[in-house]
Amino acid sequence: KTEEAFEDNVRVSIVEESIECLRRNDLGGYTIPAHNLYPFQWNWDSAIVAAGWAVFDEARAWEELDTLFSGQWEDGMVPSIVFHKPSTTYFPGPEIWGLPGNPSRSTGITQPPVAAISARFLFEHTENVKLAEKKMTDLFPKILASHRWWYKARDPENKGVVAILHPWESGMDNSPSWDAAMQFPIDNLPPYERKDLHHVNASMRPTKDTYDHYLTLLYRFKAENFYDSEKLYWVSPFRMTDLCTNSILFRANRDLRWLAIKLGKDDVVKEIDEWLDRGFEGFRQLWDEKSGLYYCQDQLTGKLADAPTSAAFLPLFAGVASKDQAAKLVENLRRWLDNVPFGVPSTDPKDPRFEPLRYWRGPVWIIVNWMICNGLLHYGYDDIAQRIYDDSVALTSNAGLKEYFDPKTGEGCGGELFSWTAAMCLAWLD
Ligand code: 2M8
Repeated sequence: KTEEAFEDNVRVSIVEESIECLRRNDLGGYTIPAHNLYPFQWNWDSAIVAAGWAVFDEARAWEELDTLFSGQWEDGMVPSIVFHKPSTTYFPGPEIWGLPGNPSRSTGITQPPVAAISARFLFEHTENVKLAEKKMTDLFPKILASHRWWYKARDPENKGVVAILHPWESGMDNSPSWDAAMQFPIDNLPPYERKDLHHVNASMRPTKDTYDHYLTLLYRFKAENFYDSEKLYWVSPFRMTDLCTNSILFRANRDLRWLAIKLGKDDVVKEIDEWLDRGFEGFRQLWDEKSGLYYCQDQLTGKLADAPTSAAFLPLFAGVASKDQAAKLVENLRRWLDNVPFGVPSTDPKDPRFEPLRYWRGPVWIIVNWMICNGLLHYGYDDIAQRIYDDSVALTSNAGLKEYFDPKTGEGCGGELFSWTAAMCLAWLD
């Protein structure tokens, strides 16, 4: 009994802290991921954070999505970052994406399309159906346009799966999945100063060489008529089929279909069904029967990236894996979890590329845990889903609302009072 009461208290305080965190990171209609480190509106962060707001302020949750889509490009792309207000604490900021003296309103690349998933979550959990219907009527065509953009700009060859052209687009910036593909020569770059290293220890962040490659891509894309979507696919020296983006897009298509039916927009269901059918075929290429895992694929060489990362489990979240594939994935996942006290590490802890503190190469990310858990429950693996849920509660209760966590010690790392971690505490872990 005492133990239960104690647990309840811990949860109450984390709920209060999470609400406080979102309020603190609210810059007026949008939520920044964390002060100083990430001072603008990030695409997939905001879509996830909207689910957190929904728990205590529904109108504010919808506003988060509205503000994100205020940055949508004419061609349908939702940029990875929208620069609503200036800030000098982040690099590369508006003047790098644009020009000195003529800053850009956003980046010229995108991020995983979580918006439809979030909109469905808001719609399903609404206590104000009128507001939800009104908001969705306005948002639906915008989200649809963004999915159409993905297929037009990032799958012009009809593979059924879309390409990312920059590691930043995957959200898993320095994942070992990109190591081989990031070997292209770097260009002569203007001198630059990394600001992330003022906020976070260098041992936890991508290396200088990785940043040189990130910036080479940025400047090359800018040189294509300021990020012309029709051109980038054909000229980028980095073009990958990313598991995270494609799993989220597949799931987002299913949720968009659900919303379309709810809103009586039957005319678009056929189009979404085609995306799902083609996506189902496209995913086949990413499966490796021998290891029982999915891998990202380099579209320029056709090779699968051999890195075993947590993104391998996201096809469960998409619902695109067969029962047999799910069983093999779960076998792998159990082994990973046997090797670390806190899951899910972003790389297989037995792989030589595993680095428990370095960003997307080892640490646990609560948003990824949520997606994996959601998928596991769908496939009926309740026990392992419970383990991941319990780990997520333990990590956030003990270490607080950090950006990510060390799977070996449970220590919180990266940014403090991090919005998507707070949102997950409200919308999932509570
Ligand atoms: C990280 O990415 C940004 C670039 O977009 C960075 O490191 O500068 C990633 O973890 C990404 O997934 C996340 O959306 C962003 C803000 O939290 O930070």
